Amino acid sequence: MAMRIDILTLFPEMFDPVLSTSIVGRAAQAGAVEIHLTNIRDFTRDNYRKVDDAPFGGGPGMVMMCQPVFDAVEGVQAQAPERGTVVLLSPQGRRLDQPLVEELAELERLILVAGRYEGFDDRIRQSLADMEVSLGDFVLSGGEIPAMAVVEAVVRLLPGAVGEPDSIKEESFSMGLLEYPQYTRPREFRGMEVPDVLVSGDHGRIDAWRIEQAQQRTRSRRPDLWQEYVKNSQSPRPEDADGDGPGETP
Ligand code: 4HQ
Repeated sequence: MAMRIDILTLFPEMFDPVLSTSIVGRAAQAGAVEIHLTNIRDFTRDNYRKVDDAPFGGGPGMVMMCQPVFDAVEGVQAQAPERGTVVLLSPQGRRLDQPLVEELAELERLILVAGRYEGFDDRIRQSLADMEVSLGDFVLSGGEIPAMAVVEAVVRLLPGAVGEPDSIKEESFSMGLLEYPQYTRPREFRGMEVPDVLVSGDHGRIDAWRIEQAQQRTRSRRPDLWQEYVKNSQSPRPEDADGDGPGETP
């Protein structure tokens, strides 16, 4: 069965390019995912179609009102038999990473709620959302771009979405390391050469070089990921005499 993703937003047209292009578009065509866009404004009940109001207690900016958001979520919940997990995009949420993407990709149904303005009335997060997800520690003007990031990251993991499942398994983020350096033709560009090992044809040496490079990069650029990787590589091999984890310290 195809995964169903509902996106609730005040700007559904922002999603058109993402949904019609590339892997997401192909996955939808192939029937691996079904994506539904809903405009929250369609659930307003006043003549002005108002979705925001001033904050109680005063202060700058506007707040997303409960009524249109609750009605929109309940409306789309009723469009399909199985209940969707309601995810609010918000800087206060769990930071999006590949383990979270993998969890979301297991769901049969996902409802992404992208807000605008200064944020949601807190009752939306308290009693409507199952989860809050953040793209990172920066401030955007809406949850649409984070919602697109979730869609792209989740959809490419769905069975039938990507032509080459090996490329997903191989990915270093799935192994907890940054990617090794990649090159394509030509062998020399503006005096910069492709490392000899990659054109040696010796696949044992190539694999060893790639692992070494990925480890070195991760250790120097992302000590946080490196700590995790070291912790997770359970049986330290004899070469790890210095106790700093897999491979030689560069
Ligand atoms: N937002 N990760 C929604 C974000 C954000 C983020 C700002 C989300 C404003 C209303 N969302 N509001 N970072 O910056 O998810």
